[in-house]
Amino acid sequence: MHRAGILCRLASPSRVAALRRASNGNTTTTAPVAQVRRQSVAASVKHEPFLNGSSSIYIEQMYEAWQQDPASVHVSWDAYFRNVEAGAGPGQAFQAPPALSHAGHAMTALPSVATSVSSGVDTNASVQSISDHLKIQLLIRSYQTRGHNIADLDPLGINSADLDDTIPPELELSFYGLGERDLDREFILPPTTFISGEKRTLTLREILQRLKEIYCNTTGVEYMHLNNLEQQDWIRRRFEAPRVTELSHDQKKVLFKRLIRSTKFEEFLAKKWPSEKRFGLEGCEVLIPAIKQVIDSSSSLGVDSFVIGMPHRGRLNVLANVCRQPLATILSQFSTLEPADEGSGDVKYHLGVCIERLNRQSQRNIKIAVVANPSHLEAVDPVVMGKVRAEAFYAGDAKCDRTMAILLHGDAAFAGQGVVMETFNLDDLPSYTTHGAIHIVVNNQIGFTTDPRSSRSSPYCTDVGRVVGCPIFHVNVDDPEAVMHVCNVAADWRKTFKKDVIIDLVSYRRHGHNELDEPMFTQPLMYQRIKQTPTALEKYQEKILNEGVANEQYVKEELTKYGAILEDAYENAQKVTYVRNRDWLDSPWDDFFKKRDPLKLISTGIEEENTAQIIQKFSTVPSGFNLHRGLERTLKGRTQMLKDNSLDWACGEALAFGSLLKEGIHVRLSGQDVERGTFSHRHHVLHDQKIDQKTYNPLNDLSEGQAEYTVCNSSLSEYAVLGFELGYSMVDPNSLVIWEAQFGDFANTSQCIIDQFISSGQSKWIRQSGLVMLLPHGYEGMGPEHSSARPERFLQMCNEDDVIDLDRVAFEGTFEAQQLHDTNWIVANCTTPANIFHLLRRQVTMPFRKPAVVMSPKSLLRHPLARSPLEDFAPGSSFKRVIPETGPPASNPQQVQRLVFCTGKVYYDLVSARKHIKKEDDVAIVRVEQISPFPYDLIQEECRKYKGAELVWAQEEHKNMGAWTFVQPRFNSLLSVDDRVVRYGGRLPSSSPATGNKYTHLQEQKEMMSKVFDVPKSALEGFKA
Ligand SMILES: Cc1ncc(C[n+]2csc(CCOP(=O)(O)OP(=O)(O)O)c2C)c(N)n1
Ligand SMILES: [Mg+2]
Repeated sequence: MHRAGILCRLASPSRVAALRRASNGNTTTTAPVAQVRRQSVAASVKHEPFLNGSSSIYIEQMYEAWQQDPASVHVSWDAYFRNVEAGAGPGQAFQAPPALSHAGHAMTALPSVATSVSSGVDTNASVQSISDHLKIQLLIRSYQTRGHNIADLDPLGINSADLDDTIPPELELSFYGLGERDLDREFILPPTTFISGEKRTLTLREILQRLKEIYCNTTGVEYMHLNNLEQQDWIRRRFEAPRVTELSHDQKKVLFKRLIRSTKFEEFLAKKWPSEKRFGLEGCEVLIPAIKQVIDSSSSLGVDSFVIGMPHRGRLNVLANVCRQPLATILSQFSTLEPADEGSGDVKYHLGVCIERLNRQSQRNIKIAVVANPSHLEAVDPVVMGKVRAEAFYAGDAKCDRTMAILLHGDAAFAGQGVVMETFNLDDLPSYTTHGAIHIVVNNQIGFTTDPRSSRSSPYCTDVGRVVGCPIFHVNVDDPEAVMHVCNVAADWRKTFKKDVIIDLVSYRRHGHNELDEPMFTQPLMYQRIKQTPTALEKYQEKILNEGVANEQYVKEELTKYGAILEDAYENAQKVTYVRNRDWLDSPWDDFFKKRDPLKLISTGIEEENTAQIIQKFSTVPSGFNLHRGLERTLKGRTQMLKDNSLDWACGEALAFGSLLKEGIHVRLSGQDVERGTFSHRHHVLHDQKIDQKTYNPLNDLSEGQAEYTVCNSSLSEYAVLGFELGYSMVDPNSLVIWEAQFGDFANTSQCIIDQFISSGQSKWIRQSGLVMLLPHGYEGMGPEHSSARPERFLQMCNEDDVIDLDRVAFEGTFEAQQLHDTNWIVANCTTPANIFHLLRRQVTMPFRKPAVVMSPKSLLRHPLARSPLEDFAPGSSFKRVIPETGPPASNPQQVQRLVFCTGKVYYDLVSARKHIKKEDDVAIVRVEQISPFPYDLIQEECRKYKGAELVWAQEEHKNMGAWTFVQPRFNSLLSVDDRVVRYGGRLPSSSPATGNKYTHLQEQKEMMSKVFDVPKSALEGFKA
């Protein structure tokens, strides 16, 4: 709720009056409610002789508690608040508390409220009592706020987890003028603590002892930054209540067994493969019991699908002991085996899995997926979030009650990588929220060779979570029971508040960055200490033996049992003769592939009535909807285009989405300002001009039973949002997921998602995705940063060979499908509304999934020639990889002097220039709409049609950019048999993508045309593209 709303709710009329009087004694004040609330009790407090302004927050909290239940506060405060509400001014409201003995002061009995107002202020003794009471509150609050700063978090006992060795003064008794002499005095506790359990008073000694036990032991609880009293109280209850962290004997045994698995798994790998990198978990073995506890608890609370994103550290252990990927399959990854299926594969500590099994603790079936990830730390975070969101969407799990993300982080990466913040920032956005993830940081207090003091400027590595109001639990891994407690609280927190939470496992790294690294080079003292430090398992074993939870016999049996499991698996792994990349899929789509003919492409056209109905809907709003005047014209224009049989880009796009939605295909379009469209062409969400928040989305109102259309303006992030949409696209192949960049070049801030996931994901992890990237591109004089989507980069990353062997390749039949099947992605630059319509629909009708990178238009959105007739959308029609010349040169190809190939918007500039120089009969212009896979077959057809023509590749991009370097070798490979070559016509090479000077831009355009058409620049006088 909006903050002002909350203020109004809290401030009842009587309260407002009381607060006003309390603040200045003036009943006629007209200050707004919010202002009154702010000044209110705090201001009143300022005027009291015994208090000061900084106490205001306590008084306000107490006041709120008192309003709910007057008995919940100390009687002196009860009297005080009664008096304030009864009209007492500052200095008059305070009354002495009843006979609570304070250091020898005999207290006078509390007079009734009525008499107190008239009889005025009481004695010095009473003032002292209130003052002491307040000091205790401050002390308790200080521990709640800063106790974690001095908690015993480092298992090595060397560092402070917050990089600060000082003790905050407010945690010392002397700060409050208290000392030894006060330790046995009894104090009533404020309502903002639960340390006393059922009791209402404790001695100062007991209070301190409890606070230290709770806040300064092996758990540091950071939660006072949460701007929500209910949430603060919720956490207080779960840490402050006496004995709340204790485990039963059975729970301790489960924990012990899990520690055995985690520890012995790493030991086993180290023994069998001493010279292999595995990024072991040693030093933070408790991670495995921790994840399992989070899963157990969350599963009992209703979650049945967990999506895990994690880096290298401990990954094999997670796959083995959390996911229960068969051990033999994991161990076989250590052998040098031939792959049995497609894909180039990836190293073993990057692979994903998806496993379904029974959770023994909750007795419920659960699914656990670990998402495959690249080496690039934290890049997988948004991908996981998108996958969770999509899973929940398809399962109808609107609040993610059954689906949840667990994200694992390293301390250095968590603090250092910006995508962490970008991903957190998606947390509460309506179309992106996953209703809370549980983050677990393997905080081994080092990043490769770098100390925390050199790798972050914030006290904790987890401080980024404070931005979104995450509670943060720092815990010393040498206290595995404390770890289990915070895991339970984290699961419960997520279930209750549907918000993120962070568990910071303060640990160490027993070996070097990997097992072959020497850590003594750079951290000699730390590693001397580590060598002397027993494992958490050894320590815990001793503890449960001492406590009598288990005996020697039990310990021995459990150790032997797991040892035998490992040895068995090792033997079985020797029998494995090949690796199957398929075993490591995080999002299997088995059903999808079974039903498809792998090389069949179908028509993507739709019936004319369907087109008409969608455009009709796209042009109207329900009656009573107050549409913007300008948009009335736009919508009318759409109806008119239908009548004129000439549809524009917005219609083409809407027809693709609308027709798919009606076929039951979910469409999601996400990116900055996509609802309206950066260039205002789209208007998919219409806003009522008179009623706040009332919107209408015509494409969600097409027909009964249609699929849902999600169009959502994203946060201003490319990295996280593109990653999110990629994750979203991984869940259901029968969907169209699109990310649109504001301008194409902004995609470079998400380069990691493009390079590491989209272009190479299928090859590394045999994972397919039909994600579409719309990247506005085109040279329109807008300057270096808004002109180029850098098509050259996407083209350079295509896996297609730039040489074609014409003796071996047949162009008929399945050539087009085979090319699409083999490519890592499609790069296209469409020039007509019908072609973008078909391209988008083809993404879903293809028998496999490929990402599509589309150079999308800007000015073309409204270009009068960039229109398509209805028949271009009709049944039988489909995507045109190449659009041939249809004008006069096509009917007289022998006469044509020059055949110009181009791609994208420059086509319209070329047409205009050709007209200007009156070469409409002599020059044919062909559009290459799909640049990759390169349409060898159709290009050959065009070249052979215009036998005598000079061949030119025309582009508006500079020579070292655009498609030239991609198309040139391909053309030449095709043309060599006919003894022809292709010539370049375009801008010279440049370091900057485009000029920022409009004049220079126009000059460059002319120069380009003069080269393409081989005419002097003077022939282009007056030409404007
Ligand atoms: C984006 C990125 N930059 C750099 C690296 C190289 N690198 C691999 S691990 C590592 C240290 C990571 O430290 P931390 O996050 O604390 O994890 P730890 O290895 O300590 O578990 C670095 C710098 C990387 N993998 N990804
Ligand atoms: Mg680290």
